[in-house]
Amino acid sequence: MKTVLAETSRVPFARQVEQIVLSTPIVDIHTHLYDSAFQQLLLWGIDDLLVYHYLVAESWRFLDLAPDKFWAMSKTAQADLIWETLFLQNSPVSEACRGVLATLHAFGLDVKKRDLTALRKWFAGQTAAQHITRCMELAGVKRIYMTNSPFDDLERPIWEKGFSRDDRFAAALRIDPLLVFWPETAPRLARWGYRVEAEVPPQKTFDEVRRFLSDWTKKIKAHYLMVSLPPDFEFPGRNMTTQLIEKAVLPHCREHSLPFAVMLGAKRAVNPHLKLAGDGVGLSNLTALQNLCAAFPENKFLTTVLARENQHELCVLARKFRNLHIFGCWWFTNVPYLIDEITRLRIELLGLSFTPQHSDARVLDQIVYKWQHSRRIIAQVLVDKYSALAQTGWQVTRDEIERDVHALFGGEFDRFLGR
Ligand code: FIX
Ligand code: ZN
Repeated sequence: MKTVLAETSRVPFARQVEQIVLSTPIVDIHTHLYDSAFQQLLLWGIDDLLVYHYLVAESWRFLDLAPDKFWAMSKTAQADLIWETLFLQNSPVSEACRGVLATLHAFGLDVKKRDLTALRKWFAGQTAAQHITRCMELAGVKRIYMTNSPFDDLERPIWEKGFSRDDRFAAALRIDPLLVFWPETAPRLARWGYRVEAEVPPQKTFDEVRRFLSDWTKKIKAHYLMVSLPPDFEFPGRNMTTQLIEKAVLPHCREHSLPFAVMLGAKRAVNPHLKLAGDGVGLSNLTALQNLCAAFPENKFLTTVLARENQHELCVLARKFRNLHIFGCWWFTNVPYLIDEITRLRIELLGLSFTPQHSDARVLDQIVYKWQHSRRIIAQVLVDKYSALAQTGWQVTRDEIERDVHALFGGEFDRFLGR
């Protein structure tokens, strides 16, 4: 595995910790990447890197262009415009811009030439299969969790037809439409043969939703179920979201021994003109999560929260409930400044019983920079923590450091899943 060593190495001990952190294989527990069998659903290459919604949002601030005009442009033209705006007319100092350059640099490409045509030419010479292996090697990622939605009209037929699985890609069953848009989703379930029509008694509806979840869990071999919920999510409650969670999702997860991943705090479509780039963040009421963990001790919850202001309370909750595993610095918190803060907070409150990061990559190449950047920060945090221990006379051995880093990079997650 090729990884780039941090320049910050000060003493041999720090170098040893860095070397272990930079070379330990990672389980990337939440991405939007796909097994290559999904063909065009797996995004990769320079144009997809440039039209990533993080960069769309940033370029939008400089552009003087009607949203419809931008969305009507081809992907290449959008990428050209973003390159011109964020990389040429301004210095690309934001985390998402730096990430594009860090990734290209890791591929051995010369970014200082600022030659988009040459970059496109290089990518045109790669195949998806080669590129998956290259990116996973450079990132040091051994397993990638996909986000798999039966409600996606492009994805569903591929599962239904069947394909031979690449065992580097594991499945997670994403169910936002079921929980958040029940009125639109119920007729689709009914069309697929599940008896959830209005005239069906409520308990039968929940049973039918469980049958649906069970069919898809088996079909995709899901390792966990997953939803993202808005900041105003409450539990318990009488609305369909809470009822479906209580009467269908949680019993299903218990029956199949699967965790339910709850991502809290995304305010969808704050600016709908921006499409995927238009979502925002809000403070969540974590009492809802507390109530879930307390009321359903037989269920396991995987949680990440989007608001910086929710991070401390989430750590404290995880100290109370061992059926709660916290993970990742999600989306707007996936910037070095906050990764450093959140990782220190978690280690200081939880020790090593959490998963510090997931990539959330939407474009394959992004795993390279997202993991390179996070590994460097995690290494620095561990150097500081082990150094603080050394001041007490406690010295960690190489084996112990390897054990700890393995725990953070997938070991604890696998233990929580019971895998
Ligand atoms: O809900 C999610 O899984 C989010 O990660 C995405 O919806 C979001 O658009 C994203 O890509 C964040 O990194
Ligand atoms: Zn995501």
